Amino acid sequence: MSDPLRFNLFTMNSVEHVSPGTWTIPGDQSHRYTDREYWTDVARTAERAGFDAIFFADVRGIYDVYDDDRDPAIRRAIQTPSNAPQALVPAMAEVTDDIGFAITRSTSYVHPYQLARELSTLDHVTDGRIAFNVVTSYLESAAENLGLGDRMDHDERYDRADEFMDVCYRLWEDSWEDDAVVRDADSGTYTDPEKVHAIDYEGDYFSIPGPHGCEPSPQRTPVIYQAGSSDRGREFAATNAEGVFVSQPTKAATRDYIEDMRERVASHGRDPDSLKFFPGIVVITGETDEVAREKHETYTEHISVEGTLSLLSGFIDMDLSELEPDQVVEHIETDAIRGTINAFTKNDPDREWTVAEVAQFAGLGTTSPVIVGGPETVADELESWRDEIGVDGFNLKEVTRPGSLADFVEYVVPVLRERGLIRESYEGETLRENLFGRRGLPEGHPGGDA
Ligand SMILES: Cc1cc2nc3c(=O)[nH]c(=O)nc-3n(C[C@@H](O)[C@H](O)[C@H](O)COP(=O)(O)O)c2cc1C
Repeated sequence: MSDPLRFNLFTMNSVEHVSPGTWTIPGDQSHRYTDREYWTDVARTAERAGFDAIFFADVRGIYDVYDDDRDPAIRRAIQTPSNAPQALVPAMAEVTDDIGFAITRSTSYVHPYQLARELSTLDHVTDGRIAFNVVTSYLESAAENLGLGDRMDHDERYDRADEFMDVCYRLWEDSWEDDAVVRDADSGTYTDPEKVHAIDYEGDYFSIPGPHGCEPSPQRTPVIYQAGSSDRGREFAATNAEGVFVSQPTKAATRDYIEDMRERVASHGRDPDSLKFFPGIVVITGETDEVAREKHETYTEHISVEGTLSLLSGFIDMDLSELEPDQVVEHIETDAIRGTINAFTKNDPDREWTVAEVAQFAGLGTTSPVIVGGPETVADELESWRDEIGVDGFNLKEVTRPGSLADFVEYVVPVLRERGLIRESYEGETLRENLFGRRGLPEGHPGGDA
């Protein structure tokens, strides 16, 4: 039997994440994002189902591109208000044993010495269950709020990210030897200073002598995820990522992306199979196909067009309020998320998208496909993604909270389990062991060679 599929719950410590307006669906509990018990229940449910991780998105800044105004995003709770995801991790780790926590952090707006410490600490307190989703950010308002003036150019953000990761790898992998901590009470030596090394990093963006302030955590380097899909973003992922969060609207586009990425990974001297692919996907399910279709209809009625356009305008840094609903969205070389604009303008040459169509499609999960159906229908479709295009698993995007997760676990997971498509138990101790069956970074990875 081949490997089971991997599942992450893709969520955000906020009201609305990627399905604007759905907090208004009766019974939805998105407003409970400030409630610790909401999150501990989510972690328990996802672990019972055998998920690999709770995957937290995170942004800095406010969505103020649409209509040149932040009010629509504030009114519709578009990723604001939101709290910091990393603060939830200890509470969720306390009530679970195996599930991982993928934390999005931006290399543009934090310092690597600080971030390396934060993630080492989380990896310690979770016994090695942390992943770092590396993003470079896209909202101009974030740069302004952090006192940086203008947002850095798209490709330069990735240049800084390359250096940022080099620094982190050196701190995590090279600075402390495995046996540096001796805890010898007789001599009063806690740590052997001979085994703790400076990194003496001098780059264009960072000058950091080191050493790392933390002793090695179970994974040393957390599992590295990445989601950028521009040309430059793909190069960055091919170098650094162990898992990529694919955001393409169709199977065909996902297949092209996977083929391209495997070639890039190989060209960086890595085994193409060492990178795992997780498309974002929305699943709307229930007891039967009919029930699922009815749910889809209800959810669709709750989509906020203003909220969706406000979110997308921020993603692509283009004010979609300036276009009429039936106008086609034309390609621009955006300095924000190129992957998002490409999804609607480039990935399928035979398809044009009007503003109204984009708003309708993106209202449930932005650029990801939506699967609607009863348990067997959904399981068939998920299996076909693996068999036809070789995905390793999925980042499950939410429409209702916690309903999307609860429905998936109640209806789809039992069928996946019958088919051997989802794990029965966690085999390893750390997130990396559970995902990849190995303790350390893959061969050819720059962290391993640091
Ligand atoms: C599926 C997906 C999820 C993303 N999640 C986040 C996020 O949570 N926070 C963030 O700042 N950027 C996020 N990004 C943006 C970036 O990962 C990326 O660093 C950047 O904006 C440039 O993307 P590009 O390479 O596609 O142009 C996401 C992008 C995609 C495609």
